Amino acid sequence: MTEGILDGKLALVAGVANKRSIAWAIAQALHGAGARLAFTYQGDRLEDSVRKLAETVGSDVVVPCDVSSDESIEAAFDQLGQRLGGLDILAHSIAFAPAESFEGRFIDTSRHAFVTALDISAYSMVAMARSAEPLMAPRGGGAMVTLTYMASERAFPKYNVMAVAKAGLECSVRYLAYELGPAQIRVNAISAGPVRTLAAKGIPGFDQMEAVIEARSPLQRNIEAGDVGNAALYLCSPLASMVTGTTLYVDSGYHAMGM
Ligand code: NAD
Ligand code: 0WE
Repeated sequence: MTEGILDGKLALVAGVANKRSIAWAIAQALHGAGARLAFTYQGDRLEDSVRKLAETVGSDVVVPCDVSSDESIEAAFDQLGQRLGGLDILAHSIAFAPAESFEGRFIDTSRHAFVTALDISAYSMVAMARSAEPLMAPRGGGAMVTLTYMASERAFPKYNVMAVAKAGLECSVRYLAYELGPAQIRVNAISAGPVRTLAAKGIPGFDQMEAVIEARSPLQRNIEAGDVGNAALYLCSPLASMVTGTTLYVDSGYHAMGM
């Protein structure tokens, strides 16, 4: 259906940790549509697994990028510029808050946890967009997509400071869309329902969240990473040519409910 829709396009996927990562589902969807892929990974610990996954989608452009460091981001995009010669698509699928953030009360959030969550989960999108812009603009535009969660809009138990980071990320998407629009670069977010990934595994009560989706969402089924990958493919393809600055829900319709 979407075969070849991204032929000749260059896509960077940031945030693959393992085969369950939402970033990996996005990579597979973009690859299936014909894009040439590049990857960034967080640290040495992840290099081997990301390289192996990248190989299966025909990519050997795999560069380190720890988004807590300006130098690391700049070095990564330098390398990507040299190896790819440009960029059409950026998929940002990165978040982090210190583990204790999800345990205690939100009111007890430390300055350190607050700064870290916003830095890694929201600022990193702004920094990567800034580095990607000069690679995209000369190609006549591009598309950027990031991942968010509806706890940014309403209070969800235990998501705590990550929710504040996601609110900042969603707002950043609107400002990036505004500023990059003249260069024909579109910027959007996907608000995904709970997906069983590494980042979700350690969360106590994840089973109950899945049960709530099954019981109360319009589609009465849980979300899989592949559903999010397909939505990212849409947003990064010409099918979404006039869509920018928005949040697309891939959540079984849960956001539409009041009770
Ligand atoms: P994941 O653990 O597979 O991916 C998170 C990624 O963030 C990892 O690859 C990790 O290496 C990367 N990362 C963390 N700190 C980093 C740093 N300093 N530098 C570079 N990379 C760093 O989990 P996931 O569920 O695929 O998460 C991807 C995105 O999806 C996140 O933004 C998350 O908030 C969002 N999301 C997840 C769900 C869910 O239920 N799983 C729902 C909605 C949104
Ligand atoms: O965005 C997320 C989780 C992102 C995340 C996960 C971790 C676990 C390990 C960020 N930082 C960390 N830090 C760690 O040390 N999701 C949308 C998944 C998620 O997390 C929750 C959820 C859901 C859903 C936390 C509490 C309640 C619900």
